[in-house]
Amino acid sequence: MAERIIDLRSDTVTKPTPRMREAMARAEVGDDVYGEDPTVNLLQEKAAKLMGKERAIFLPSGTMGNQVAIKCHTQPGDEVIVEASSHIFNYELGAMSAISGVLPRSVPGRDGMMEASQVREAVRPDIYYLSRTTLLCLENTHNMAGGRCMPVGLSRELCSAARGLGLKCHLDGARIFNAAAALDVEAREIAEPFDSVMFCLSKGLSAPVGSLLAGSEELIVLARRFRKMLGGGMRQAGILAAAGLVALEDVVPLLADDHRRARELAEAAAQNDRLEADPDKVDTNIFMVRVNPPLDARGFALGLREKGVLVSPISDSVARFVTHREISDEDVGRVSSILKSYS
Ligand code: TLP
Repeated sequence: MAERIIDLRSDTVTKPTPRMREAMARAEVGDDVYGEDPTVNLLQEKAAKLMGKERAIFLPSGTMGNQVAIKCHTQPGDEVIVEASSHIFNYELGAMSAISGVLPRSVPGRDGMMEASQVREAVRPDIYYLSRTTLLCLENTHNMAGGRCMPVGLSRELCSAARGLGLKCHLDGARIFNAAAALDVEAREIAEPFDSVMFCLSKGLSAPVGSLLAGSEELIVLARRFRKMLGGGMRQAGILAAAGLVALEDVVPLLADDHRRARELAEAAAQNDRLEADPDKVDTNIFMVRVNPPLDARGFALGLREKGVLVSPISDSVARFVTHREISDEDVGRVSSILKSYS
């Protein structure tokens, strides 16, 4: 029998668990545009509690969650501070400009993390012919920085620098539960300094669809309007929310295993002279492998594909590896021996 494909391209490839499928089949539903879907309401209440915020709203995707938050916090012509390699800036099709009419002001971080002085410098002074800087967006864990997680102390410092200059703060916490597991804190501690936080159910948590945006009552009332404006008002969405509730219960406790497996894979890659990986920088379930010439990342990904392993080349010389619930210790063993001898 052919060996199974080991898919390390993303944690978004995870499929719903049997318990999710059962919960979806049994879910009590109603019309969520009327606010009448009991399962969506339950998920939203649970999400608000987990994030330590007044209220939360269920949306179809992380991108919509981030963009609805930006629309809530800004006015056209405003500037938004983003980290240079962040998802909001690079992988959301310029949506903040297209939808909210705002300008991103990108600040390069180290391992995806800015310093408070960089935030202060990026805020425009209050002069009538300058655009107003009104929002700071951070990302935790940071995807393109290789799943690094920002310590709670640093996000507090960055948010307090921003708030001191009148900005609001939004967290792209697509993988906030990975950050919480790695930092050994509750997700609400990570969310605490932010006015809004978005997290995803359909990445490492394995639910099929959905993200939540949490914040104040006032913010979520507004977010509900913008979600509808963007076509994200869903009807019997309890079928999806039911899987999300199971994800929070069953899959969050497994994330630390994904992190250990990612580290083991990075250790294997580090043993090959043609590859560079730093296991000490593997905080969570994502890591990058730098490919030394004459190899290049695309060729490396194709070579791995021939051996039944999928990864994502993200530049000429770097490939991204992501572990998740469907990657076992046995898979890690198989990929590790491939990485050690790859030439
Ligand atoms: N990330 C996906 C791709 O879009 C790159 C992935 O495979 O990692 N914030 C962060 C930090 C993300 O990593 C992602 C998706 C999103 C937002 C957007 O979420 P969706 O795909 O639900 O719109």
